[in-house]
Amino acid sequence: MSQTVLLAAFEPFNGEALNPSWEAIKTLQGYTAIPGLRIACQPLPCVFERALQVLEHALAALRPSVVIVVGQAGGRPDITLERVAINLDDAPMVDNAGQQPIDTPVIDGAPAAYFTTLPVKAIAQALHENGIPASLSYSAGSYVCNHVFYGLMHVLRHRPRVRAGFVHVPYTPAQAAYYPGAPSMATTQVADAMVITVKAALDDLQHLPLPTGASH
Ligand code: PCA
Repeated sequence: MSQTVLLAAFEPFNGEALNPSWEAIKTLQGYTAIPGLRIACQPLPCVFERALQVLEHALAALRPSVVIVVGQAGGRPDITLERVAINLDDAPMVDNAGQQPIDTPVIDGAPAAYFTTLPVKAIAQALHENGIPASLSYSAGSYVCNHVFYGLMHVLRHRPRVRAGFVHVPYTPAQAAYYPGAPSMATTQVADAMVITVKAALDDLQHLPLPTGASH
């Protein structure tokens, strides 16, 4: 039986010409190299409520068994697999609709946080085995990415068999050229990383008990 993986990624924001997440994900549209698997790619606006609405619409239309949202984390040197989504919007800058929520919940009355349901340790291990730098992250921030990550995990809270989570990716080399010393990753490598992430998510449904947590 064929299954669907939904990969969603963001449009540019904060004056950037591109977003490395969508640059990589759009290359995977129509990817057929994994038998029995359809990859659907969805662009998301960098707008608080609207991004979540677009994602929820795609979830209802596609009924995916795995959902991975991808966003830019400029300044991070590697692929970061987000572990925790928090119920907080605290925007350091306006979104693409000019909104800047400060200290408000993503969803009123909902839990403080949700954990990813992706096997992030197995994914990090698979990325390392393929020579791609990756690590776990314990904060997706408090801007649009965390908002969408939290909203996704809230929508799926009663559907534990749908595995879902969030991956942040570094600047492209072209973006990093504007920020002396900033780390970057080529779009082809980010796309490879996402294919490996999808395969690992499908292969290994358990969180491996690897001692790769953080002390600070
Ligand atoms: N990164 C931002 C929002 C969109 C994106 O790609 C973030 O980390 O919140």
